[in-house]
Amino acid sequence: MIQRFTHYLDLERQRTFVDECRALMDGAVPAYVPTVRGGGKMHVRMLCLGRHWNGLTYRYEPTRSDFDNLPAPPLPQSFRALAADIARDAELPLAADICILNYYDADGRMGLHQDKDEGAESIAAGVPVVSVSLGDTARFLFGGLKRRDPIETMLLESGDAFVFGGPSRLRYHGVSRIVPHTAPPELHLTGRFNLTFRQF
Ligand SMILES: O=C(O)CCC(=O)C(=O)O
Repeated sequence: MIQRFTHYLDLERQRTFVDECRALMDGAVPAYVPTVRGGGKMHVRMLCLGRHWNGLTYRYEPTRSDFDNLPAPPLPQSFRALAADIARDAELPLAADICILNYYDADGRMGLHQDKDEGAESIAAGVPVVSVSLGDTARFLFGGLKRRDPIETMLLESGDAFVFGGPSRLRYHGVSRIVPHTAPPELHLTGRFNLTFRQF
């Protein structure tokens, strides 16, 4: 079950969410560049809301024990509501309690991976991941359930939503590159925010 909604958010709503993302990224619990298990650094700035995803253990936790021990900020009501609206439009159940907010600059990218660190029940039930893109266009890779499966490439533009759940919940995905200077000028944003909503 995959659903893509192009331009799900109009420009005014994109602006509102971009402002919220900016405030959160530079807020009391700021975004950071995670170091992952092998010791490498990710190519995004990340802020986890609701629960913190620890890049060293690949587990969720209440505080950022891999970085500064600060508590994960709560998931704002407006974010929760956006995720619920998109999931409902995709006719999939989701009561999001986590959002991973990533910022990609012109060199930002994310390797192919599965989102499989949420609770076993949520994964087994195929509760979807809902993704929302804001700002510069991303070249998004969407593969299969095995790393070597064929990969489809799509361009996710500002305001687009993408949902994968049910049997597609564990499909590999990633971002190979950002297309600079493609954000709507009204957003005054260089780079890209991506929000992925999940239910633990
Ligand atoms: O930025 C994106 O579109 C994908 C983000 C992602 O794969 C993730 O947060 O797990």
